[in-house]
Amino acid sequence: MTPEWWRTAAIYQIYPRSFADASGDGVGDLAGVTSRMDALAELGIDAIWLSPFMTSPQRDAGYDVTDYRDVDPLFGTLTDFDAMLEAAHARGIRVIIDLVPNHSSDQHVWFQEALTAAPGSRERARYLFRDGRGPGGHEPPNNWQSIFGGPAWTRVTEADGSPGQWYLHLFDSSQPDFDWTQREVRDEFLDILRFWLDRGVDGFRVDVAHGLIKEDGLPDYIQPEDADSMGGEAEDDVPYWGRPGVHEVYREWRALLEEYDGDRALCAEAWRPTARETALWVRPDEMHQAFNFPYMMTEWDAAALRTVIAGSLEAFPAVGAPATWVLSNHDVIRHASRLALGADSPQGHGIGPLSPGKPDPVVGLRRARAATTVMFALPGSAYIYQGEELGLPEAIELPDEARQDPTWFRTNGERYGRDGCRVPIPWEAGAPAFGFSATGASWLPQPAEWRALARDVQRDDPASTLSLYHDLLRLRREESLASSDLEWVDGWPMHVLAFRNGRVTVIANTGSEDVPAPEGMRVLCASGPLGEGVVPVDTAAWFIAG
Ligand code: TEU
Repeated sequence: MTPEWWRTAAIYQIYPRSFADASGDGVGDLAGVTSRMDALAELGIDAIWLSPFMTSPQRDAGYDVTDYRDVDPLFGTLTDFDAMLEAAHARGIRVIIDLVPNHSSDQHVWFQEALTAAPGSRERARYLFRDGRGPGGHEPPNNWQSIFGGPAWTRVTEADGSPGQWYLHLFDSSQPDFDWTQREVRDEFLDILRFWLDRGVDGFRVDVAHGLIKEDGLPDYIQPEDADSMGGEAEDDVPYWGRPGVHEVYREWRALLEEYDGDRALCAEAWRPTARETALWVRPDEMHQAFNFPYMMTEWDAAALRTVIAGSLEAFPAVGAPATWVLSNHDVIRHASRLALGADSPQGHGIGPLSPGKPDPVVGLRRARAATTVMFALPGSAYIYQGEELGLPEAIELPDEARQDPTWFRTNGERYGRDGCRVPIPWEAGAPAFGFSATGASWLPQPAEWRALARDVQRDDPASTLSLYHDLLRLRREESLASSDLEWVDGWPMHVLAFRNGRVTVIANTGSEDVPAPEGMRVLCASGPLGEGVVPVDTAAWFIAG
């Protein structure tokens, strides 16, 4: 395998509960992942990243961990994990696992100990317990809000039955935040990293990497408008994101990784508004990569895409790392739906019943295929979310009683949350649960129309989205697109994105009129049928000379 594999890798995100279910209980598992490893090898990816499978009460689909050194029985055992890792490595596929360091589950033994311990104790110091404000401490210690909606503080009852301190949870109340200024917390995570590195994992996707350290004294968050009127701070000065101290933590992690052979990699999940701010997590002595969320959140518009691509190609290489690219994951509306939504629709954490308009599935899929055709031509590493290779749309019409995302509950149904991008994968059109599970069980119902999107149907169809992914990934490798330099091609109308990478010229039409194809070139690959000498609306194509 090539050194520094992560620089050019195509990395496929597996959401274990929805990928493949070997046990037949309707929830995907690690043995299911192993059983589908050949399909992953055939797709032509370099690595997989698995969303959490560690022991958890599953209040936030495993992003609430009770035991960081074991597999939740829902997903199997450590033996199943080892078998999965071996099956991946045997096919030359690297394995990255998800680590959730910002918070644990409230069922974690440390938090349970903290609940019964006294204020000021060592047990409480591992988390962020504070006295409330106002008479009797009835008000939360500050004004921070949970990302999932509602306040970020919950009050506990002390051992003597009296109303007690409050603890911080930036996410659900079942996800208490650790205090990362504590040496004990840091040592515990170094040990957890060692545990998985010794087992042979190739790296970690670090959840909420911009969190962990909070501003000293936990001050109120002053909204940007107020900050401005007070002549205050930079727009994005949030007291719980991106505090300088967090970089010390990752320097310790990187030093640990360097003790291991091979190149193990760290990828930051740090939601920042620009590539430049995202790249703050990437350093030769910190993380190797960070997800390019500014790219993911860019609408289907040539000028906007050019700006974000150019910004990314400047920001990441400046810190010695390749840019990364991503269009979907388990937290956002699938791009086959999202790209057909208006710019003012909510993008992250799911649209809601009150959202303006429904995405047009035909437009959405055309744009998704075109956007992917652009993405795989970009230098750097690309992330793929399971099911996008089948062109799966967001499942918006789920029955309310099936929904499980905490966002749905915490916003009282104002936002659907993220279940719509987490529906189990259709593998075989004719099988129960479309082959997701032998028993036909599925923790979220699969839309009936997904029969036509099943992998076996698409595999035999050269015009399918799956075949497009196969072609793009193969040509990306053959043309070394991930490791060469991009050059903009000028002279095209505003609504056309045009660039050259090596021998390949990419033309993407985001406008409302067809554009002529470049002269004297032949088509290598296209996201959809091209007209006679034209690149139609919502289509992208790769051309080479001759
Ligand atoms: O998501 C992190 C997340 O939701 C935030 O980064 C947020 O979107 C952003 O800060 C808004 O500004 C991760 C996981 O991917 C997600 O599934 C979990 O629910 C969450 O962490 C909690 O662990």
